[in-house]
Amino acid sequence: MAAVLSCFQADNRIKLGCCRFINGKGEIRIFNRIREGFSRTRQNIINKVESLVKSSRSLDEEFFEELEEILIGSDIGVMTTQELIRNLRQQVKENRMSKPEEVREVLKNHISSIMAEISEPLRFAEKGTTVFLVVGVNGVGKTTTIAKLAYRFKSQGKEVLLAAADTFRAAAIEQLQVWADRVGVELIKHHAGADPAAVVFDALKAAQARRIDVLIIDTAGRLHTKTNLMKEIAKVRRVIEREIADGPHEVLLVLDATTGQNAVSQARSFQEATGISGIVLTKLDGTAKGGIVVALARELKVPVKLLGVGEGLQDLEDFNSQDFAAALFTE
Ligand SMILES: Nc1nc2c(ncn2[C@@H]2O[C@H](COP(=O)(O)OP(=O)(O)O)[C@@H](O)[C@H]2O)c(=O)[nH]1
Ligand SMILES: [Mg+2]
Repeated sequence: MAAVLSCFQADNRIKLGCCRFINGKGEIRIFNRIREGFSRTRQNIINKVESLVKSSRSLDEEFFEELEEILIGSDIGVMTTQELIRNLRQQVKENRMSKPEEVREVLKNHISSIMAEISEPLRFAEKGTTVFLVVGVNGVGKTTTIAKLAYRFKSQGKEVLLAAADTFRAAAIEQLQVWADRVGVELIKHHAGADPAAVVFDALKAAQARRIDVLIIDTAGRLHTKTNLMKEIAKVRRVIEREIADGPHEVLLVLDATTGQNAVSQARSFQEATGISGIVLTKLDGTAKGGIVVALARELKVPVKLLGVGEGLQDLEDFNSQDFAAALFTE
């Protein structure tokens, strides 16, 4: 117990006092951080489902209609909501369910299974430098996420290098420099307006020469046209592929959870134009629309890998689908 207490004292980012041990070595999993990140979404879904359950006496048409409204309101997506309701109706029939309370468990299990299909951890190089390319439209949290990742990897004792391939605005390069200084990692940068592919080429050479473990590349989110932006990212990707045999190890698309269904259409555009291997969903701390995680999983089949739950360096969580479903439906 003393060890648990001291770990809480040592790590002041843990705001809630619940943890569980996974293995005998005392590895602690902070389930509540995920619950906290999804707290608004949870309140939105769970409170509404609870009050629906309490006010309904049977699983009638009205019940299903109201449930459908709640799920759509949390941004789970129309397609996914319809699938959930269809499955629920079927289970109600097959298992002769009549109590609204039983519904919560069915929803939780179904959401878990949708998420489990596409849950994957970050991919690293087997040897040599791991390269992460970070893409997404302006303001979603790319630069902040890169700082958080750099902080995480540096804390794990890895050598980290950043590359400022968002050369569109001078302020973007400066912003990344501020984060690099704060975290204590090097940044490869050129002047504003330089060719992003040239910055990336230099960064790759530097990473190899300096035996860097993880190189993280920031990209622009806005150019004169969407076509230009996509072309630019595709070119950067080609440079990485040419220089690093199995790179990029991740193309992470950053999406702002507060934009709701808009996130799904952004993901589609990037997936078509540049290909993406994982999603980072940011600003979950500020939205009740976290159901978007389910919509992304179901409609795009691209795994959500990380969650942004605040503006600080430690506010980044690995996404775990089972924890997500549990966090959403556990009191
Ligand atoms: N609340 C909250 N704010 C975030 C999160 N991630 C980024 N931000 C904020 O979103 C704004 C835009 O972030 P930035 O990294 O510059 O976005 P970029 O244009 O995609 O590089 C900044 O004010 C960040 O502090 C998050 O997970 N939660
Ligand atoms: Mg940026």
